[in-house]
Amino acid sequence: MAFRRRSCAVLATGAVMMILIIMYFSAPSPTVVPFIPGTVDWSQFEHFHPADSIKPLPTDRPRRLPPVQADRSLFKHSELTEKRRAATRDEFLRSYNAYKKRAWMMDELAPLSGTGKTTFGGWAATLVDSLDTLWIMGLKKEFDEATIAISAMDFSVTNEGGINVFETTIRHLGGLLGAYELSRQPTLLQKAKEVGEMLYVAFDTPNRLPGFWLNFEDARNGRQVAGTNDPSASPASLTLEMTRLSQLTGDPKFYDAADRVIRFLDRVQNDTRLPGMWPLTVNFQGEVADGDTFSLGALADSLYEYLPKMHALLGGVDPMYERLYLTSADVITHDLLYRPMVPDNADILISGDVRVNNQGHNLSPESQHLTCFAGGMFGLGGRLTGNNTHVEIGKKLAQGCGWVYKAFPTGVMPEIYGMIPCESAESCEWDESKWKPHGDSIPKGFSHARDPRYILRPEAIESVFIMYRITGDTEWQDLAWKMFQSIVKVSRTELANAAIEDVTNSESPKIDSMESFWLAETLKYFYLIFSPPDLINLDEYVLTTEAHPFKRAR
Ligand code: DMJ
Repeated sequence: MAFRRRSCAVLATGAVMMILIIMYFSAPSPTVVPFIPGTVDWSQFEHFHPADSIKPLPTDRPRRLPPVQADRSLFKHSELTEKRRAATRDEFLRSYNAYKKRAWMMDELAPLSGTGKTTFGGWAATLVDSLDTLWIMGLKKEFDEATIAISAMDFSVTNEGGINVFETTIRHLGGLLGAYELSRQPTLLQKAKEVGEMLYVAFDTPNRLPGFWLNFEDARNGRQVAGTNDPSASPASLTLEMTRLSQLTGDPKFYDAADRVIRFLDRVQNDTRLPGMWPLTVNFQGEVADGDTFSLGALADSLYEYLPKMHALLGGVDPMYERLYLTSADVITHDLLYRPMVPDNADILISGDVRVNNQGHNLSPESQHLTCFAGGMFGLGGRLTGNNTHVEIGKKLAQGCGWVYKAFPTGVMPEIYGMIPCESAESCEWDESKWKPHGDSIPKGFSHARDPRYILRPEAIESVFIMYRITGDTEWQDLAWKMFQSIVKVSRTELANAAIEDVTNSESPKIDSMESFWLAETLKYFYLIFSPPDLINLDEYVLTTEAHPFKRAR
């Protein structure tokens, strides 16, 4: 084995927990939760392909970027808003308490059968992912209890042969860092460092670009290679978490590792089959991006999302992120976004896919719930770069997602659906003869709902929240409230909330699944949109793709 075990004795987790709880609750407040190191010290792993040099973190003084949030005076906090906020917190607590009772320390709660699931290495994904939501919602007792449990977690023990690098980064590393940002509990940063050191092992490949999986056996034997057909978002969405880890620990190697992926994307941005964007999957091993499909949905989404967010995190000192964002945003606007033909002639935008062939490129007007993050991306990117056209595009995208929610009988958007693009974005009259739905239950304006599930995803409320903070306009809160009520109505189970099979059916059967993003993201955004604008102010924080707040350089 290329890494050494720690010399400290491995105590039984139960006994450790008990001692910690006694120490914690008998000590005067504020208390520092003791850190229990994992059994493997990943920082001692000897890389087979060490980096020849480590790029230091930028030291330039952060630029004064334009404000993201609307003027403070535009926000009013009414009794109605407070009631709505309380409702989102209650919904969170139901699910959280059910997780606590039925699936404590497991990755997920199965909300119908009331059992636990192992989906992300067995490292309490739901608990780690929801830690900063507990803090934001003022659930201090729950936060403290969770922090004690997490500080005794051993991230080197798993029954899995490997872990998903992207998911572990956004859920575990992001979750720990976000909770540390808010609470300043040192043990959370120490745990984040342990996870970061483990993830850093994934970069031990001949070209220092990581694979999709960190396979422990391959790592031990120096057999790791980057993927030849990996989702572009996977290695490209590690920058925020790795950079923040470097900033907080002072060790630049994490930043250097993630930055190499973006430098590669920078080199090829204008040579792809849709110059300015990157294909859904990329050959990271050969450093070739010649795929023919382009989308803001699954496989590619957070690659784009992280460009303006890195610009914010670094305080604008690396011009690459702004350039990558602006260049890709132009192509997205021109080639992927379309105005759909809808019965009320609403002036909204939807994000489709593009396929390129020898004849040129074609828009496929199929969209996904996942693409709804784009409203927030254009809003945030537009504000940070002083580009009001982007903000207006963001508004129409967020309104488009809201429109789709309202159009289905459940009041909730399907996972995948199709619409009919208008011939002109300027004027577009509803023409019923052009509407040819596949299936009886498809609402007017849609061609299909190819995947009719709703799996408790956050992207629509995420964009609605960002638009609210950018404008201060209560119409976004009203839209959010309708979305919240519809989601709760269809997803609530005796214990918690569950994904549903079919948004076209108001009596839809439920699915025994509640992914960690329900507590980490969806309910956090619902809570925040009904909170005063200083709670996670977007001029102080940037939210990761899993909604974990990181302090911006200012
Ligand atoms: C989250 O885990 C993240 O937002 C990720 O980037 C993609 N989607 C899920 C939630 O839908």
